[in-house]
Amino acid sequence: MTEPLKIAGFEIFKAQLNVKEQAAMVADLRAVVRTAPMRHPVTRSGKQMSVKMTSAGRLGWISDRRGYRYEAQHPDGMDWPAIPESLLRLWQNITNLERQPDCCLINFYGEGARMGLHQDNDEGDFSFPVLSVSLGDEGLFRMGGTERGGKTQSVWLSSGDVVVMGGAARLAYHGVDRIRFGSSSLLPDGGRINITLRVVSEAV
Ligand SMILES: O=C(O)CCC(=O)C(=O)O
Ligand SMILES: [Mn+2]
Repeated sequence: MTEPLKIAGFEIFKAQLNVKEQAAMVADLRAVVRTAPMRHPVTRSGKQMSVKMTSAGRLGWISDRRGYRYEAQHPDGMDWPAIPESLLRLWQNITNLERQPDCCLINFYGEGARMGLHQDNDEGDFSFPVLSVSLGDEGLFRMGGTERGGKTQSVWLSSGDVVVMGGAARLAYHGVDRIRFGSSSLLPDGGRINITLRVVSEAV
């Protein structure tokens, strides 16, 4: 179950952030959440997602009865806060891209939360990678190919791990089957944070 994944364009940087960097990032995220509170989104069918979410950046990803999309405002009406510098630095260091991400989606997995297999395909430009950071409890990340129902492989992601999905993996199906609640002491009340940095539109 934990053999290394061999999917072109999919890269895992284990322990990319040390504990101090992880704690500083959590503090940055807490500031984002104070301005743009986390919500449990519902899907088009009205089902509540188990993950709580908010965003930073020019655009935020939302889901409601009208479907999935990026929006320039939080559902409560305010602009999304700026993407924290710590995340922009990480994006720069790992991707080496001049283009900055438009969206920093922040997911919180409490006990029992998961995320079904999906593609990140609401963006207008798939030529840029999605960069994903894991903080807090371990999560079992499942990765497949670009066809629904194909073969998948799973890997446990730990606090401080960074994943890049680019190239052939940019539109690969992926999800989180479960977390090991309480496996990390980074968050005093437990849980897992996942942050994804995304370029959403072709035009800057
Ligand atoms: O939590 C994760 O590791 C993945 C999150 C994800 O796939 C997403 O937010 O689209
Ligand atoms: Mn995703």
